[in-house]
Amino acid sequence: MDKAFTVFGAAGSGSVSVEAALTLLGLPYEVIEGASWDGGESALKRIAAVNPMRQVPAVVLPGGEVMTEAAAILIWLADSHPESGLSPGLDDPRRPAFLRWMSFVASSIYAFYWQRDDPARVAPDAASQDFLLRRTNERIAHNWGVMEAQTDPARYILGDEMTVLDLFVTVTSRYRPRRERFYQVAPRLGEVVRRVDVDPRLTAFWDERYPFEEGWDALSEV
Ligand SMILES: N[C@@H](CCC(=O)N[C@@H](CS)C(=O)NCC(=O)O)C(=O)O
Repeated sequence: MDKAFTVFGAAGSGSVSVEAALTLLGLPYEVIEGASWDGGESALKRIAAVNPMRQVPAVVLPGGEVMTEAAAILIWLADSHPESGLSPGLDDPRRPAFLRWMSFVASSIYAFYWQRDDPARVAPDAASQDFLLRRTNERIAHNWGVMEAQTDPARYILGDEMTVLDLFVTVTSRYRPRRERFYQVAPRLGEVVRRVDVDPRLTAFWDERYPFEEGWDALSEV
């Protein structure tokens, strides 16, 4: 059996897209569960030992190298298994769009959650924290709308084959302002993520790592 990947992750977090990719690829992995916000000091110490940013996902590759940054991990995993079709190859005409939108989701959407998860990091009082949450919510919705307008999804974002971009967008679009808003600003991308939500290869996985609990998709103003 191949040597396993070790994923420092947390249910409902950005590690879930990486875990979903490992699941689709059928690669062996173990999850060290716990993030800074819910695992207490011990989780924080464990993560800090592999990722000085103290964030998940952090992945220890079978060879011992550490990778952080969800988009980079997803691209590397998919590129390492070209037979999976989970990323367009270097010569594939979809490659530029693939890299463009992987970077866009990381930098123009996912990056907001460092401030949003603890607004006191950047805003000193309740009023400015509330402003920050509302403003970044709007910016995230706006940016999803930009992606919607600049892509031409078929069954999946780049065509009829699923790539890790679909996994990344499916997970990230579950964060606030949550899916109801996402469907409003990005209806065609909305159809794609609904398709990934019900992909039978991932049913048990979603149940375990990011269950569709009551109200999971309800719009949030902040
Ligand atoms: N730049 C990182 C961001 C990762 C990230 O924001 N992780 C969140 C969980 S979804 C986290 O660990 N937050 C805890 C913190 O920042 O203290 C990436 O793209 O993977």
